[in-house]
Amino acid sequence: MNQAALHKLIASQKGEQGLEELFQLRLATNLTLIKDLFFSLYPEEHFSETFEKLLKKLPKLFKTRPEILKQQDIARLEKGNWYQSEKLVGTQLYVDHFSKDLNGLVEKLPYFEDLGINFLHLMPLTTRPKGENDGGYAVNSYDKIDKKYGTQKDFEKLTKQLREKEMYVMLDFVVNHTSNEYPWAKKAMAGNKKYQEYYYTYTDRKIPDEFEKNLPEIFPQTAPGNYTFVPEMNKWVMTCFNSYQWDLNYTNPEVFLEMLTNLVKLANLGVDVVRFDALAFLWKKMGTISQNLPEAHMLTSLFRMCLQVIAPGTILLAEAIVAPTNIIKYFGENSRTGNECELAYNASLMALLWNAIATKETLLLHKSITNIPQKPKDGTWINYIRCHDDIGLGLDDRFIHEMGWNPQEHRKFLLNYYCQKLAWSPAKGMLFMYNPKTGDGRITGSAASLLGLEKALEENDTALIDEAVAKIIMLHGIVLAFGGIPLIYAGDEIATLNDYSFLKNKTKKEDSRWVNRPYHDWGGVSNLKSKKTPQSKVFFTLKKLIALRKQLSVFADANNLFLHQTNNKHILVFERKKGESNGVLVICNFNTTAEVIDGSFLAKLGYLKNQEFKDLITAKKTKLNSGFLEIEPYQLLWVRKMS
Ligand code: OTU
Repeated sequence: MNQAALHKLIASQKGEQGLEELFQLRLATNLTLIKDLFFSLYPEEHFSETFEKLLKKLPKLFKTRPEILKQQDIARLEKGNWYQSEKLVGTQLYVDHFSKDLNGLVEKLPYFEDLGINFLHLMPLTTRPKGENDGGYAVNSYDKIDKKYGTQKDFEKLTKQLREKEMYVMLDFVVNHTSNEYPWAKKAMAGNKKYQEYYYTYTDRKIPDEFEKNLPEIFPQTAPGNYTFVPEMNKWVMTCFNSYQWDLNYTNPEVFLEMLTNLVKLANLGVDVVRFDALAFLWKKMGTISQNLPEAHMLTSLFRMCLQVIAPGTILLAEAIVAPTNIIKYFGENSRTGNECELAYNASLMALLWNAIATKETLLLHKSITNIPQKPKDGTWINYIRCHDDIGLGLDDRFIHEMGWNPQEHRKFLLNYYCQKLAWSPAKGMLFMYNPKTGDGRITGSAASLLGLEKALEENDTALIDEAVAKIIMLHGIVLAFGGIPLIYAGDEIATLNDYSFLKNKTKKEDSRWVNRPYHDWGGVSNLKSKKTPQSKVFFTLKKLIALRKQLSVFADANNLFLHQTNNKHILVFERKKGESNGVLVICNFNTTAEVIDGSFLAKLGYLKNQEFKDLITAKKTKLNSGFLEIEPYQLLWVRKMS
């Protein structure tokens, strides 16, 4: 967008007409790119009519956007990259597990205001099949709120409240698949050819078998293979995830057009960030693993370029839990293919932190993060340690090799460490989707249980309890400072342990991700102030860290993260810096024993004055000890530059 023209227009903007003019300006700006992308995906000789249809659709969709959101769009364009602010701190929750329903959530907003959280990722809320539905990731609709959460009106009430409180909301757009009960799937099952072509359907196994030669399995234990036979239509359908999640066929441009409408409907509900679920899978090509294909990127960009014209205040989050070098590409690689997502999950940092905890060493983290190319300046990360999913070991084999470890053996060690195969390990996690064919597996469990709190409490071991609490705080202290939006998974702020109740539920027991999807412990919350417990220690420390983060403008993401290497392999040091005098040094110890680093290291970076440094968390100045800085096991320091 041409900034000068934009500001002129905004200045002269008079109600409807000004908004319309701005829409036209955005369309003119993005049109060439939209056209290029469209015809790269769908050859012009066959699809020029469909493109005309898209062009007619854009203004129609713009008309459906509520006035108040149109105004908000303009305000955001003026403001710049609001999502890079140090003032944002997020959480993620299942509404039913957290507050029963949407009205309950409205009542709980003060809990978040107190803690300092102002960005909510709500797990899927729209209608879904009654039995298994992958936690709502099998959608029967993209915009109809499931009645177990409340009504459309309730959701509007919530978003209105959030806007008034300057809080943000993120919802999922399950862009890769629908449920087998989605209207298109039902029509396909009834024999409707048009809708059979909305999915990848086949009369025999010829093409599926060819594809299967290269396709990995996402849920090998519960949903082996990538195709499901559907007797109703006597055909096979592609189902990369569960058998009831049908992959959408984006080689058919009609699917793109309809999904664009669905995306805009979601944005028009007042959603600030749209989480593009499983977007790495959007395009399939025989002979490949059908993830991260160039077409998946073009498609993402095409969605984004259209959304930017219609609803420029709504931004996208890439949920690409893939190799580190592949994740970064979802920000968009160059101006020819356009931008893709403003946000991406920092799954690499997440996996590397879990690796550092298990190995007690930070070298792999350092090596990997410093080798990932710089993200574009307009993009930012969602930094997190836990979410509703499993922990995938998305580590780069090259660097594991360089550490002198065997990648396969190392992954096995991590699974053993976290999944209760090593008696000495404090972690209590569960193995998820172990595939004996490949030896691959993933890890489930809550942060607190994976970090040793559950076991320590069982053994009633005070030292181990303290250690677990320190680990929980340290990891959160890292993601709060790393650059991007920190996301604290609901429950982790009160050190919630594993929830084993899913084992008694028929539709959940095969999927151990439910062990880390707890019901919120409101009883525990009501005791936070009166009792000294691991819960209260974690809660009040995180609250303090959140408040500190918001006061420090160096924590806004301006690609101002610098990792430093010390001569101690257990220590992680990174710096957030703005100019010469404004900086914070984050220092952590991943070892079970105290560690030291040379004071000259702090001096060189400008964090020492008269042999003293200042930690923001304790608000204390500390003297070096015979020229050394000593860091307790799992201690977290936020050291402030002293001028
Ligand atoms: C996403 O997950 C969601 O986060 C999961 O909850 C859903 O089950 C899945 O999509 C299907 O909608 O696609 O790019 O354990 O990490 O499935 C990664 C595997 C995904 C998840 C993976 C992930």
